[in-house]
Amino acid sequence: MNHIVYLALGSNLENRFANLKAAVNNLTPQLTVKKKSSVYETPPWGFEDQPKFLNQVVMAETYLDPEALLKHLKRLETALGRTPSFENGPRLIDVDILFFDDLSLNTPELQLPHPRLHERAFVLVPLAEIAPKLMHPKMKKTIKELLTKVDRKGVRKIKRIGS
Ligand code: PH2
Ligand code: MG
Ligand code: MG
Repeated sequence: MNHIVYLALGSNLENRFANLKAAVNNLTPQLTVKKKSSVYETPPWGFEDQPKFLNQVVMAETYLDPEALLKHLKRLETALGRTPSFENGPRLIDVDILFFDDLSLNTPELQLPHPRLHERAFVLVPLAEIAPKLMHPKMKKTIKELLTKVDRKGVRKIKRIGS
């Protein structure tokens, strides 16, 4: 378990809470979850005519390399019942890699850090809850600083840590 990763989870179809929970519980044994944010209900971003999302961020340790981690997460999404949708469209479960250590990566399959995380309150609000002082390795700003620049209207905490 030699890498630290931050993952963003989202769901806006069927039992959204159960979908997040199933995803977090099935990250093992390849990942060990160390921190979990609360679950937030968030207005759909990018394509508005769809149900509200539940979003959560977790910090985990893993021995996988980025490509193997991406494959693991895609396989998990499919196993939980995700079917193809369109860009920013509705999805049963989405698990995105936000940060992989301090790595910057730019391949067609995977960009790290996640290229749009700093624009998205549905990522920054839960991320700031578990890692406010984390430094974005490319933007050289903390998550707390990035959070001041986004519109967090409609982002609502629905489940507290540990409950
Ligand atoms: N995911 C998207 C597009 N829009 N909006 C919210 N609120 N939450 C998401 O997880 C989300 C989104 C693409 O992955
Ligand atoms: Mg996504
Ligand atoms: Mg995704």
